[in-house]
Amino acid sequence: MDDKQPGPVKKIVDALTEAVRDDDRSPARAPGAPSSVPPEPAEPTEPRAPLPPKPDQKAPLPLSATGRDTGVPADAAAQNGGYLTTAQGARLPDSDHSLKAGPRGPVLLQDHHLREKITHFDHERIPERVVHARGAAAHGVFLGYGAAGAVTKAAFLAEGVETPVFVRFSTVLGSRGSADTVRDTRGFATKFYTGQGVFDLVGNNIPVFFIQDAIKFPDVIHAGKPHPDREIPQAQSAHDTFWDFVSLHTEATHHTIWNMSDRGIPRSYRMMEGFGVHTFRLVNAEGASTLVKFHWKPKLGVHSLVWEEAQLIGGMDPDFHRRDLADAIEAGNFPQWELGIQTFPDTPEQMFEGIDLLDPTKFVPEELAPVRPIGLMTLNANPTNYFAETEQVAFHPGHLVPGIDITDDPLLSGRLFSYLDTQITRLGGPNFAQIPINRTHAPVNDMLRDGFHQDAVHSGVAPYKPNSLDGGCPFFAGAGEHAFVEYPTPVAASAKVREAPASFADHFSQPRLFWLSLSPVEREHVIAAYTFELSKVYERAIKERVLTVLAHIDEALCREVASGLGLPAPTATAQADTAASAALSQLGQRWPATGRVLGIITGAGSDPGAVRAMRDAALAAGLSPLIIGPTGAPLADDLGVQRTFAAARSVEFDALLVADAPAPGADDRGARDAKSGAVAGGQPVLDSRIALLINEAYRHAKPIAGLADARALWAAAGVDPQAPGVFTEPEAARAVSALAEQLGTHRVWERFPAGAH
Ligand code: HDE
Repeated sequence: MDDKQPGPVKKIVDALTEAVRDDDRSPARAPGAPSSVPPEPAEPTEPRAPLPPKPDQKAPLPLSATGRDTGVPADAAAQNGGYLTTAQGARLPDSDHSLKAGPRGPVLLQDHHLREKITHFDHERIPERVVHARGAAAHGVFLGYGAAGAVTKAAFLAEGVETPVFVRFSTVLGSRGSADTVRDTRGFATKFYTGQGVFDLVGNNIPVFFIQDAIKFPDVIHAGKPHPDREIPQAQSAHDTFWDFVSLHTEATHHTIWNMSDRGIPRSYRMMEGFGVHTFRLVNAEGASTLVKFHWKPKLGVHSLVWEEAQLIGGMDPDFHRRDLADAIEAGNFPQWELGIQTFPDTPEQMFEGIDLLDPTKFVPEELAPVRPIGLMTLNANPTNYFAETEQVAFHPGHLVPGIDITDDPLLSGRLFSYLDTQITRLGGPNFAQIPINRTHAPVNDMLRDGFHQDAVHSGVAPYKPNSLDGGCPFFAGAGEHAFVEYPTPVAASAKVREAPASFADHFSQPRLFWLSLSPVEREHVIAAYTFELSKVYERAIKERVLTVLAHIDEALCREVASGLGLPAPTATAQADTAASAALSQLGQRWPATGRVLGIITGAGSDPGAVRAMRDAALAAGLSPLIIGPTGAPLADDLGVQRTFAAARSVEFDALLVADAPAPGADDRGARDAKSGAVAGGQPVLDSRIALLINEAYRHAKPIAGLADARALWAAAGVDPQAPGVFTEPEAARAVSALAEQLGTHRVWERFPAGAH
């Protein structure tokens, strides 16, 4: 039978061309279209080849299980042919009815299609990651600057070398279906497909960790996960077991205060730093070793939600962060990070300025060791299939390349075991490196054989060494042939002990350094976060114990949290003078506003020309405009509405631009839309949902602009027109540039009343 189907294929190409011509599919169109070709109202019935992926999507390279270039098209693993088939390729006439003895049954056991379909379905889910279960990922490219040549021979870091990457961001505690905006640490794991093998940098958005030794990992995770009896709460640390553990195990104090800061609720994956956490080791061409800490620095700066936003988004859009990442990439706003290194001499004691480099609860302030940029990462494509790529990707800190090696950090040592072990259950056996997203781009000639889901078809008879039957293959490489040769780290003569070095005993000086480095408003957020979390703790003894820990960090922090809890504050025990690190505050600089979401408020009578001008000005400024309208009815053929009054909430937007002060819509009734504050009998000038939208954005210190004199509108929404970041401008371009300018500082920080600390 002919599978080429020229007719239908031409139809698809025509449809795509049509789609691109259609203004609704132009770059001005908001990202998020579910498929590459807009659907017809009626169900298509003429057989045709599968639709192509969307232009923003990419699949893993079609390499063989042994890293060989197969030369097959990039979509080689996508479904194929125009007809529905069984897994064996037999075409099917029907998939809606089981095979029955007559229309009223019974169903026959011989229905092989029914059994195949149900059996496969029964096994669709695989175990989720024990931690970092919820994540989102993207493809990209890493460009080496060549700036690390003196300290490492890693080939992918050389100047101008481009290496494909796949990055997965995640939360730690929640299950796969939990919300994105919970207070938690975020994972930031990068797979570099280098020519010398895969290098994984499996980091977090926080530079320190809860524990100093991997043997404590099950303890901290058991404490942070939901209570085992009722399995609540989901995806958060605001419960007794977490605070019970971290108050007794005070080496967790430092990571905990980072989690309680704004770092625990990022605005976007695009706006997070990444850290390798451990000290690693770089080795240069001469074999010399340098200790190193890895940093990812986002071009967009480090920005966060406010806690109320995070909570509202948890209900409004639990997929907020994964949507933000995918939409930004689809819109062409590719997020970028510079990879940077802090380097330290590899001295026998492995200390730097009094900081033990093997202690993962400590970081080295940038003021003491500047972060030197060594490359640029750009995420430029969305995965084509979540399961195949984002779910099945398997990272491992032991995936190293020549020039990058490990240290004896006891937390890292345990990880080197864990990441391989966990995949065996999660990905169903030892051959997970052969799953397309995990395939190396370097040639593979291992002697690992068989096992579940073996995808390589090995030739020869001698998967052992030494052999003569396979011609002695494969052969050992020396350092000259780019072998990974472990750095000969000296091992101190010592006794076997279960102990930490004495230098690991300081648990409070760096939490205090962090606290002192924050701006007043950031400190207010930390106080609020501890107070919120501990208010959710049932046991008074645990709250009191946490307060004694806070007393070691700072007297004011402890006092304010105690006052919020209604408990006496213990006597302060914090050290008096600790240095601060300005680099830790998220405030005080300007960043590009690229990809920031602008809500444009329109009404039933809005002038399409004016709204179009606003949208175009926003696009020209690199913003992502979303038009908010009373209903889903487009303002014009080329001017769709992306959010209705019923569906919009301020938390989705970084800034608002008011094109119109819409009168109450037909559905502005509490009984229809519970967030409507409309009251019967009054004559409100403004739709109550829009009043709430503007008021909330105002309270969350977001910039707001209106055209003409919007005084009546501001009053109805409870906005002070004189307040900083509230703009009344004569025309669209000026309003948009005022907003974009203000977004350079993320929020209108002056609008938050000055903090007391
Ligand atoms: Fe992980 N961690 N971890 N972790 N981790 C996992 O590996 C583990 C630690 C991190 O997007 C697991 O494949 C131990 C530090 C990220 O797929 C598991 C210890 C840091 C991800 C595991 C740590 C991380 C993981 C679960 C203590 C920051 C998600 C599934 C020694 C530097 C990667 C999996 C992805 C995932 C073990 C501590 C980051 C069980 C034993 C420190 C970003 O292997």
